[in-house]
Amino acid sequence: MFNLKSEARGFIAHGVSACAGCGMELIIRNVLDVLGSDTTIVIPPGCSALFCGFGNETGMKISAFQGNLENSAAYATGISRGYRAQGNDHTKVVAFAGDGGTLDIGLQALSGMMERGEDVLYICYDNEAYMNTGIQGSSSTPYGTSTTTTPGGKTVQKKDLLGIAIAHQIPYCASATVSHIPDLRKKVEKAKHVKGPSLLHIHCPCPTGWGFDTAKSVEVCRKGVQSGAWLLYEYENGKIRVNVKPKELLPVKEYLMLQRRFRKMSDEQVGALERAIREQYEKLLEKEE
Ligand SMILES: Cc1ncc(C[n+]2csc(CCOP(=O)(O)OP(=O)(O)O)c2C)c(N)n1
Ligand code: SF4
Ligand SMILES: [Mg+2]
Repeated sequence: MFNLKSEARGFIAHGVSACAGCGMELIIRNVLDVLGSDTTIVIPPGCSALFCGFGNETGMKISAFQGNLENSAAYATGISRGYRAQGNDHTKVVAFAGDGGTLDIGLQALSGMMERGEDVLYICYDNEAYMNTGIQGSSSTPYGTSTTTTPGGKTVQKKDLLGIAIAHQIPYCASATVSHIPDLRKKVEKAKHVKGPSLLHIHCPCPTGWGFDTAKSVEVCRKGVQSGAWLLYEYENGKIRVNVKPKELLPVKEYLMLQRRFRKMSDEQVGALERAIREQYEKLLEKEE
């Protein structure tokens, strides 16, 4: 097992104001622990902005910059190009944005960044709604989820971020989750050494918005992987590799029943979600061959 370095050597101070059990803190601490101090990070508004701090205060011990919700990829591009123009070809430039800031309002900037081949690692921590402003639905909110803007349950499926990244044929992209931290760290390490664009899509459990006990973040995400609701795979040099392949997917109900956000789903809706998940998993396995 790995050891997360001590707080004294870590890159985020103690005392951040994330909710108890928030997966985002686990993600960013591990990401920065792997990337190291030669990293500059761009964070847009959203729950993760709390790491950049308020006013003159910050929890970050590396250079960090808070941009706008829509343009993290563009800010990161500018910083990366600035470094390279100064002859600095070593500092890793990272954008760390939520699903709303990535898949909705930030998608155009991200697409441009990937198309132009910018030297940026883009990380989307996906808590599957606009959590910081009161749990509004995003295009990454799963089918059937109750949010404050989809009170009866979302009627369409989640947008496929990795599918979009793969369509841009970038050198490396992968999904990850907090129940599989060694896998997550391996993927950050790979992305660290990519010259050009890379993208990590990380499932981020949110006890406040998903409605589960704060002690269960890792368990919820593990059930997500076992049921296929969150598939772990990577795309590297044009090839897909599925990292975790359950022989039998768990019934998705076992993942859904742990969370209040799915409580209004009918049996028909659960069945429709189950079919969509199984189809996506089979397609992925076919693509791997
Ligand atoms: C252009 C613009 N519109 C709206 C907002 C208000 N706003 C701040 S954070 C946020 C939620 C972002 O959601 P997401 O990116 O998923 O991050 P999360 O809060 O879930 O961590 C919104 C809508 C903003 N800052 N800028
Ligand atoms: S609302 Fe969710 S994502 Fe935001 S800090 Fe709380 S647990 Fe974390
Ligand atoms: Mg979000």
